[in-house]
Amino acid sequence: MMNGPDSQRENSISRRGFVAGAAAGLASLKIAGPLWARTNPELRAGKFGALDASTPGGIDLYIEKQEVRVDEKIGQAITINGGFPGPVIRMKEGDDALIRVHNRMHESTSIHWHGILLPFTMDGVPGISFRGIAPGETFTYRFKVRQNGTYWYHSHTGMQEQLGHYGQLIIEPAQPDPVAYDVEHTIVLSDWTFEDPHTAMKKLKTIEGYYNFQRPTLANLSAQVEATGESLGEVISKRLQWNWMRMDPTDIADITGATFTYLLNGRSAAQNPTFFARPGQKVRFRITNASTMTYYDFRVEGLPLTVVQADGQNVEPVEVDELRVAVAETYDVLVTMPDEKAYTIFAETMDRSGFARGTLAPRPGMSAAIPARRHRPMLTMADMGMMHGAMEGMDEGDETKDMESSHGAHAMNGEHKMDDKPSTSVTYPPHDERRVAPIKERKPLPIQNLPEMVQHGPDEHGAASIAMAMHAYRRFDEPGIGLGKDGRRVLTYGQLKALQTPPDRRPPTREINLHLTGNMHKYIWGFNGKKWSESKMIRFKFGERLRINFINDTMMSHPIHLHGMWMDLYVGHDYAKNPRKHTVNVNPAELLTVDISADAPGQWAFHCHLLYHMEAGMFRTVAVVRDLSGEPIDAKS
Ligand SMILES: [Cu+2]
Repeated sequence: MMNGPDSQRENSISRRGFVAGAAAGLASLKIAGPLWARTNPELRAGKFGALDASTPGGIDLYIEKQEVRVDEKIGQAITINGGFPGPVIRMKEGDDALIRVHNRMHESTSIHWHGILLPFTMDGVPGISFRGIAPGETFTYRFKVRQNGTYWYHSHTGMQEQLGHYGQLIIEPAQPDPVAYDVEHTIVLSDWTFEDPHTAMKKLKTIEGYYNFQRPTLANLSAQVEATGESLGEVISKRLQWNWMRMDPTDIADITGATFTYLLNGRSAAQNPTFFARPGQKVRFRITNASTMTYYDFRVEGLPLTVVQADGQNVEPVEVDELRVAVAETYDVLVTMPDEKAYTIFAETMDRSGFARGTLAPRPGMSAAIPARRHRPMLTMADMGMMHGAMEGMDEGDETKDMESSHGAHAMNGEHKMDDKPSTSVTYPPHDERRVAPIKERKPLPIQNLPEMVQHGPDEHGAASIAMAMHAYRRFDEPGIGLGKDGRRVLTYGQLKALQTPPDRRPPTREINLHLTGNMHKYIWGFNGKKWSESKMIRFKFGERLRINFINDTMMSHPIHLHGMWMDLYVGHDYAKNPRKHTVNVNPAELLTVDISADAPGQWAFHCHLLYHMEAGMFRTVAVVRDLSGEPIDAKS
């Protein structure tokens, strides 16, 4: 049933969507089940076995709703070719990809090729790139493969991603691979809930912090004293501060282990998928965080990791013990198997409410101890954009002093405070714009904000925002909330250096300030105080090089993803070495800058990759147009 010819006619939009030139030639796609499925005879006989071969003439993906077993319970999942995650799809740089997606559900669906440069009609975002794939229909994706590395794909329809609609995409380089390795293993980290995701969304909208069962209570006061080493007085005073601000320092994740089962290649920690390597072999792990809401801290307990690729792009190798993988990011790491022992692959969630796990071993049936769980982290006032002077590692008197103008400065001032703040107690540090000073390499840029780009003034936040950070900081050298204090070397964005300078490193000529804003009481998220339904398109001029300053006004981390184009992430070092990324994590109160070459005409999605944030409005359409003053282009024309 799964592999028979599909009798459905291709819908008309797919025919119109063909790109001249890309239609010629057959794709050289190989398709295979996840590696653990191929190496596990039990699974090989089951869902994935039939897909191991290369398929001439392109590949077929069948989207279905099925019952699946997750951690010994049965749930309703969206499967791709019978399983979830979907099959690992392989492509070769320079070839043409040809993928027929057959919708065998009673609802519309889509596949978005995350991080892939392609014509926008092939990008797979309903309402922006195409109409979606109706029940019973087939959509044919064709595009020239113009890059290489580790990527992934997922549904961009409704909340289907939460139900298992995702998989990995690996593109072999046209040139010799600069990364040498003996064994390759693919790792898809994700989160699963037996709840209907729409129910979960409703709960978040109704009861703030619904899934946050870790918030401080009177009973755990002494535990907090113990964990922090602070006096009881200090702990109480901090709690009162948070209370006055009606915020919660454990609000690290909206959805937690209270409902999520954390998965590695679709399997729970108890199921413990095993990856094989012999002593002396160099293993390449291709890691994708395909979660809807979960940041993972990844390590192979006891073994150093050499990071060689981020978001599909080769980087100068850097050795660490642990790395945080934000939602939708991919990283490739090398590990050398030292001996005949088993090692635990441990992916702890950022909020410490759970973990995904696997084993690296020379033989089947081996396992190692599960490492002790770490304390859940607590947000600090610095994460709220306050008390920045007290931040560790913040170097006063650095080069940011020579600020040129106040643009980009976070203008939250005395009039822009939180509700219910007692009039006497919380004192705000004086306004300090140095933290948002322009970067030193460039001359002042003309600021030509788009009409919808509001100044960040006291009255200009919409419903999708409540007052938050007073200051934004550059935080790319920080290990991240809850990391870096146990002696482990943790990857920072500041360590990511492009292996080869990407082709376009022109200085930007235009700059956009984009505040990441939210109202967690109402569970509305947006940019510049507006959710998607209230927003206009952001326009990039075709061919221009532009800069976006993300200013995170919220106390949550947001993984921001731009479709169709790279973002060159400013991380402070040599401009030519700044890494290209498709998804950038913006920490609480962080100012993070990316430069973009607007080289892809059409309409593109631009959004937070936390699924529930995106659904709640943290989404924009970017139109890459020839003339900034023109009419929006029509996605369906
Ligand atoms: Cu978000």
